[in-house]
Amino acid sequence: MTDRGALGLGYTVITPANHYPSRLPEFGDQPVVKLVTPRMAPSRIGQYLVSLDPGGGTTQRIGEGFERFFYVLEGTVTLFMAGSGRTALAAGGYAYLPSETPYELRAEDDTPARLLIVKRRYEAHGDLDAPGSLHGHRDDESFAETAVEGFTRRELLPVGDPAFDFNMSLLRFGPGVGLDKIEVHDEEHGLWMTEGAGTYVLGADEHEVQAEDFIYMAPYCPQGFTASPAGPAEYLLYKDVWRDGF
Ligand code: UGY
Ligand code: MN
Repeated sequence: MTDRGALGLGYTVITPANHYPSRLPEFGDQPVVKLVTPRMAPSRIGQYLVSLDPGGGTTQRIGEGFERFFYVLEGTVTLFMAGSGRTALAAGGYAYLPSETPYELRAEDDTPARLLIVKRRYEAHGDLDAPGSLHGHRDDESFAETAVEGFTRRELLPVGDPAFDFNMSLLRFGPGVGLDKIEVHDEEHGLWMTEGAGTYVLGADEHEVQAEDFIYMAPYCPQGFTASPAGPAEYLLYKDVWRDGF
């Protein structure tokens, strides 16, 4: 299936068959798929799929005024963060790093790793202190029920804290279950299908999506999802929150 990739009004769909790896200086020759960057206006995020060779990685410092979120898809990545030491992040592990944090990311010596990275400028608000670093694993807490039976969510960042300017959430749907409305909202999304398949309504269009697909949704892009009847579906969703874009 090489024909599912799409650029529509207010959205993109990128499937594995569409990947065309790039490089970024911080990762040397290790391939980086730029799923979205601010070149894809009006995106305010960079979201990248990074493949690390065994023992590969990078030693960096988060740029001044930027923040990053890491989510490990495959393999195990060791993350050294100034102030919090060394953490092994297996698949499903994640970390949030604020501005100017020195860090090192490294795949295990004998196994490659893949991770998703979200990069954006931190948007301070009033006298709220910027958040500190944090890390965890998707299995640290169970998924919470929602008003829709068969639809559960797991929040990876503290959704009630307005110091954070984005959320990362895992949304999980039983077979045939979906969102209960077509949403149209001010926030943008970067979406990675972690499991299963389903139908995504994007603007006036419908797209069949499956694990490993990526969707960018611009602000106000009408959106709706229904999981395939064949099995559960899940996605990892970036959403900017607590700000209004001025
Ligand atoms: O929270 C959300 O905006 C979410 N329900 N959107 C989505 O899944 N496309
Ligand atoms: Mn939404």
